[in-house]
Amino acid sequence: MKFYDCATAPSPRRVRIFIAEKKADIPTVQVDLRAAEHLTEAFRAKNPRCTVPVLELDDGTCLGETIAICDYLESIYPQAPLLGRTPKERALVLMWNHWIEDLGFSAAAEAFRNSAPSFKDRALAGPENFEQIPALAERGRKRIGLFYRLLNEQLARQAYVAGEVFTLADITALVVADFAQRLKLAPADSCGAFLTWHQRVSARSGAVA
Ligand SMILES: N[C@@H](CCC(=O)N[C@@H](CS)C(=O)NCC(=O)O)C(=O)O
Repeated sequence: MKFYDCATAPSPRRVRIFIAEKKADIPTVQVDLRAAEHLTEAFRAKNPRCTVPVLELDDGTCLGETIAICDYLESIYPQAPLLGRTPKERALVLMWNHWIEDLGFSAAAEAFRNSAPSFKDRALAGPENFEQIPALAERGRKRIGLFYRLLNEQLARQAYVAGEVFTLADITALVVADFAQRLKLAPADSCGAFLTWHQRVSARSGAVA
């Protein structure tokens, strides 16, 4: 197996944390997005969407989507389950993970990619160029508040996003929160439950991945 990563990008960080939580040792290749290595023919052959993370299996099959990679890794490293231990838990982890991607990740990405000068004409990840739309950056900055509020309400009721144990939903929320804070989109002080959870999950050894 080979993991195609980019140390500065949020999506592959989700897989890095997942691997660290599993205590798995997977050879890793850094893909330099700034040097457009993901747009080369060689990388496109692995993932036609030209994004990281990618997990290349020993038979050459390439998985080019975080949830697919995590699902595969969960099957081969079942210890320390991160996708739930029962059908109900699994469904809740997947639901929260999707909500966090939808509300949080896409809002932060929208805010960042539609405003950062270095992403001029690269407003969407992938092989095609798209121009920045400043109004989308503004909308993303507003939308991130919905993510913080939803998570704060949930974390006021329970220790982790999808229940009483740490899961992929926490990994995705942690990565979104750290990405948003890099963009100066921190949660309001009123999001106390979220801030307490953030401190707790940031202290896990895998969080530094
Ligand atoms: N839904 C995809 C998103 C992957 C994604 O957007 N990755 C970004 C890095 S965070 C990327 O590869 N960007 C390449 C680009 O900017 O063209 C996943 O989670 O695998």
